[in-house]
Amino acid sequence: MALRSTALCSTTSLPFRRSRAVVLSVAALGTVGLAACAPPGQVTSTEKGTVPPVFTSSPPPAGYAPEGEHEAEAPVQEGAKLTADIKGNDGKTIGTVTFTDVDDAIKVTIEAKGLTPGNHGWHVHEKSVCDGDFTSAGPHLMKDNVDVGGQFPTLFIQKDGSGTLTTTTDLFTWDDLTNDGNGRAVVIHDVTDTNKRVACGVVKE
Ligand SMILES: [Cu+2]
Repeated sequence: MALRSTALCSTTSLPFRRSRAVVLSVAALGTVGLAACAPPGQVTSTEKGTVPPVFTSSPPPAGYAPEGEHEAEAPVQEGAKLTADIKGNDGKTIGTVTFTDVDDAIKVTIEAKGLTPGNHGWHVHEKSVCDGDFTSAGPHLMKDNVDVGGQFPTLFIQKDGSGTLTTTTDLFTWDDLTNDGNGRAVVIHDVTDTNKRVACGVVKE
């Protein structure tokens, strides 16, 4: 970690941080104004990640949007998404579960209605099969002998039988979830009898 005279350098490079085009022109000027701070063609900064990337290929890689050229604050690349119906013991849909692949984690959103009020445990179970009493979904998703599918906050169902929850986990990966196309299941358990499985949804592409 080199901490060489960066304070001086940042003053010099500050006005040039915003635009890729300007940075390129600074690089073309070579050592002018930057000789004391960096080798020719390089721009230093005291702040991590503030130097715009300079691409040698043309056009820039897909997904790259220079500052000022995109309108919204939305992420440049949207993650993959999986949505599944959650069905009750009678086979009727009572909600949906959505998994989104975000940076180094998986965002999970559950929306449900028609469930018993209270706190329901819910988990990602191993098999993408929701038959009968839903024991078909098998045990929790395990990874290296760790119960990674069972570690979520409970789904609170209000008096009207509805509830929503959004949470994020990095205990398992997107590949663990898609399971080579075989998928997994989300199982919601009963409020009082936690062994009882009251709803199940197949998570599959
Ligand atoms: Cu479970």
